Amino acid sequence: MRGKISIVGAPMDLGQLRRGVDMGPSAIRYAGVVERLESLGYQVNDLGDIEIGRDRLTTDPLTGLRNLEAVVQASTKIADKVDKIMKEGSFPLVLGGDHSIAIGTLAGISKYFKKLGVIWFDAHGDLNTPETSPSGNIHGMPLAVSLGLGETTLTQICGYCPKIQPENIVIIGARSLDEGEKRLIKEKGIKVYTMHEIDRLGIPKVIEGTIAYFKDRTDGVHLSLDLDGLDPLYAPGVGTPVEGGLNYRESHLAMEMFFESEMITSAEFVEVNPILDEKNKTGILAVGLMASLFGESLL
Ligand code: 4U7
Ligand code: MN
Ligand code: MN
Ligand code: MN
Repeated sequence: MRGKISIVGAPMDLGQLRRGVDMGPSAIRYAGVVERLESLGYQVNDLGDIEIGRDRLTTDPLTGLRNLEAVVQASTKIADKVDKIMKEGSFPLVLGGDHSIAIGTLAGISKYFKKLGVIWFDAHGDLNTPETSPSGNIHGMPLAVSLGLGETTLTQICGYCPKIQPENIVIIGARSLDEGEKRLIKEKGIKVYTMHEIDRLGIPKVIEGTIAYFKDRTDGVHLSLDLDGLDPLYAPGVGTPVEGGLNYRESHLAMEMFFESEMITSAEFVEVNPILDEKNKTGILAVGLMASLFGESLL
């Protein structure tokens, strides 16, 4: 027996405008996540879905944020659930839902670590604040919120702030950063492997670099994997696809190397939208990546 994994679904779609991403957890379960991880020798406990409020299409008059109140409530529920999983000594595996769920995941997890590292695998930086956001969509803000930047009701979830430090973040796969995000990355010195660096160095060097970077500075690492980090060729079922992403094997190799590092202490897989998908290709891909992250080997 290899240890305990607790799966929790966060069928969240309030952080952006496209419908269907709330069905992400179902698509991932349908693709066989529980059986796949059990077959690797884990004790897998599927805790079901967190209840997400349904009152959409409110825009906060002060900040311009969409569905703010409902996102705050859902984030608090996600944080409480993840906190319980950590307390039990199980590995939290959260299934999204749009990327705003990371606000709750990190709020629930980071108090268990002195220096939590975060791998942000994504085409985007998700570092917008209400001032810099071109869209008002909260799924473009969770990394900023976790740094303590932006709307207070979001940064104060679980009553402490910030959740993470800028020097403990590595962004991998970035290729669509807004101007405000670029400014913030430079100002805070956040480590980013854009697609440019990935093309030049190759994924093995990038992941080795990430692992070496975290080794002495963190006591746990959360993997926040947005499926749009991959090229839309492999992950068509996402709300904000961007050309020029990681390919199938590069992404799997990254997961395999993270497994070998024994560094990852929690994970979430987000932005799977079955309505935009092709025969659950993206849900199936997500489950394959999870299997690699948890030690499925090719031989
Ligand atoms: B995702 C965007 F403007 N940056 O803030 C924004 F380009 O979780 C996109 O990474 C955010 O998918 C994408 O709305 C959020 C936009
Ligand atoms: Mn993204
Ligand atoms: Mn994202
Ligand atoms: Mn997206």
